[in-house]
Amino acid sequence: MKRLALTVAFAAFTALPAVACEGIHIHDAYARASTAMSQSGAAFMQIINHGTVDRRLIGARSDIAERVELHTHIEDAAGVMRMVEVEEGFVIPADGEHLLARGGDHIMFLGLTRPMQQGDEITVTLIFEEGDDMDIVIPVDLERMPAAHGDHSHGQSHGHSHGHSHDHSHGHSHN
Ligand SMILES: [Cu+2]
Repeated sequence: MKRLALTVAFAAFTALPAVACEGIHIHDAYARASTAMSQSGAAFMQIINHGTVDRRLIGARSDIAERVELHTHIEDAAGVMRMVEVEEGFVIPADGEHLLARGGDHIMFLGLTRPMQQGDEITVTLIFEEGDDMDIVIPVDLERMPAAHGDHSHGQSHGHSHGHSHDHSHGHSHN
């Protein structure tokens, strides 16, 4: 009987999707659109990799939009900032982080299926190259101001290195 119980416990343990989002944590995520009439919106967050291998975010899905793309801003020849799709995705280095922020890398929602309203929550699935997906629920925050330049990346990584509370969104594997 004892052996049977152990076997069952082991099976239950290995069935957990523990390997799937291992080490990836999302901090401080929010989504916004310019206005309630906007046809597109974006999401920003700090993606932290507590694991020992680099991870790559290669896409995202959400029912909030017809298309979801990974974008960044580049300055074109005329000196104008433009958004472009980043086909290769974003690397989150082992024991490091990647910041999705206003004016930089972001998740772009194109063709909103409903207006983004203050206080709404949207579900976004992050797709990692390693084949595991991670669902996160993020608030729509139309009032948040862009972080002050210079303040921002320093403040965020500093804050994080001094204790990371576990109250942020955790992912759930689909499998
Ligand atoms: Cu964009």
